[in-house]
Amino acid sequence: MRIGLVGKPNVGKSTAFSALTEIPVDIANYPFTTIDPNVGVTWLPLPSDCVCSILRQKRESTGRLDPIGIEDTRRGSICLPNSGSCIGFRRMVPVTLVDVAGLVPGAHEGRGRGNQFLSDLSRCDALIQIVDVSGSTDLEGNPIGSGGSKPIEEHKFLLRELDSWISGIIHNGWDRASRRAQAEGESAIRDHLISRLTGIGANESHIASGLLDINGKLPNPSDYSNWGPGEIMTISSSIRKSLFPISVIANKADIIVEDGEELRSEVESNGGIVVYTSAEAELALRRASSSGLIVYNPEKSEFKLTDLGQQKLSDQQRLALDSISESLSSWEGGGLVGLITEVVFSQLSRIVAYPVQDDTRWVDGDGKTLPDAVLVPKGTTAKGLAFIVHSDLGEGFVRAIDGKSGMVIGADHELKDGDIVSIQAKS
Ligand SMILES: Nc1nc2c(ncn2[C@@H]2O[C@H](COP(=O)(O)OP(=O)(O)OP(=O)(O)O)[C@@H](O)[C@H]2O)c(=O)[nH]1
Ligand SMILES: [Mg+2]
Repeated sequence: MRIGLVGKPNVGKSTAFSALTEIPVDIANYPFTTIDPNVGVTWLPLPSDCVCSILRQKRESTGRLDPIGIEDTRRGSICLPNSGSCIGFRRMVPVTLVDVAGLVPGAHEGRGRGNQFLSDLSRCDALIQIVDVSGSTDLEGNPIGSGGSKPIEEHKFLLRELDSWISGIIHNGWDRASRRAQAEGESAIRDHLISRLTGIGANESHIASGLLDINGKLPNPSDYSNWGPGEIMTISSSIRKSLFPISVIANKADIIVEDGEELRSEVESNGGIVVYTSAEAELALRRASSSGLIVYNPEKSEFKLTDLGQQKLSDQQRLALDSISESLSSWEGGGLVGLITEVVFSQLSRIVAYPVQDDTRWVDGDGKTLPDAVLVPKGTTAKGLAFIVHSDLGEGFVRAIDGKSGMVIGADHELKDGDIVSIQAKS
C-alpha cells in the first residue's frame, strides 16, 4: 500500500509526511524545499480487533491461558508482529507514504520538476492532495499574505496536470492504435492503453473502468479514428479517476480558512474525502510524543503528559500543547491519520488477511503467532493472497485452509476481512 502526498509547493506536504512517519525532513516557507521524494512508513490501526483476540479467548476457555492481568503491558495481545505492533488487540499495519516535490502549472510540459514529479507517483494506490486552505501562497507556492489562491483552483489544477501527463503518454502511438482498432475493435485500444500505462501502475481494471466512464461523456466513444486531443484528455481523466483516487487534506486550517465548500463537493463527487487540519500542529504533538513528554493519540488529537512531561514542561508549554490539541479536535475527521484510515479502508476498500503456516496454531514456520497482517483489496482470492505473500507461493499454489473453520479453500475463494489463511504450495 503506497500513498502519494501531492500538491503545489509550500502547502505542508513534508510537514504532513513528517507528522505521519516521524521522519525528520526539510520543511521551509518557500517553494521547492523538497526536490527528491521522501519515502517512509506510517502505521495505521486496523478498524477491527486483531484476530489474536480470538486465539486468546480459545486459550482462556480451555484453561491454557490466564485472563489478562493488570500488569500485562500488551493488554491481552498475544500475536508477534513481524512489523508494527499490537497492544490491546489494536494491530498497526504499515502504509508507505511518498512526499514529492511541489507541482507547478505546466509540470506535464517539464516545468518545475516536470515529469520526474509525475513518475515519483507512479506506483501509488491513491493520492492525497495537501491544499493550503488558508490561501496564503500562490499557485507556484510563493508566500503572499492571504487570498493567494482558492482551494478549488489548487485542486482543479492538480487534476489538469495529472490528466495532461497521462494524455501525453497515451498520445504517443495513438494513430497506429486507432488504425488497428478499425479492424480489431476496442481490444486494440485496450492493448494500447495497457502497454502505454503499465509503467505508471495501470492494470486492466483501471483501463476497463476508464473506458466505461467515457460512455455518455463522448457522443461516439468508439469512433477512435476521429479522436483528437479533447477525446484523449477525456479518457485520460477517466483512467486517472480509478488509477489515482484523490482525497484532500485542507491544511493550515489554523490560519484563516478560505471557503472550502466548493472543494469539498468537487472531491466528494469523485468519491474522495476532505479533512481539515493543521499538519504543523500535528507535527508539534508528534514531536512531543517522540521526546517522551506526552502519550499522544493522533486519531482523537488527545494527549496525556508523561512523568517526564510533568517534570520538564513549563506551564506555558503545557498550555500551548493544550491549545494545539483543542484546535485539532475542533476539526472533524480525525486529522491526517483519520483521513488515511478512511482512504485505505473505505475509498480503497482494503481488508486484512493473516497468512500463517500452521492453520490450527496460527503460527509461521518459526512458531511466531500471527506474524503478518496483510492489507489486500476486497475481492482478493486465496491464490491472489499467495502471490501477494510471495510469487513462488502463488505459482505453486495447491490449496489453502481457512484457519478459523479448518475448511479447505480453493484458488478462487474470495477472502473476507480478518481471514486467517494457511497456503499450501508445491515447492
Ligand atoms: N500555519 C501553518 N503552517 C504550516 C502548516 N503546515 C505546514 N506549514 C508551514 O508551511 C511551510 C511549508 O511547509 P512544507 O512542509 O515544507 O511544505 P511542502 O508542501 O513540503 O513544500 P515544498 O517541498 O516546497 O513543495 C512551512 O513553513 C511550514 O511550517 C499548518 O498546518 N499551518
Ligand atoms: Mg516538501
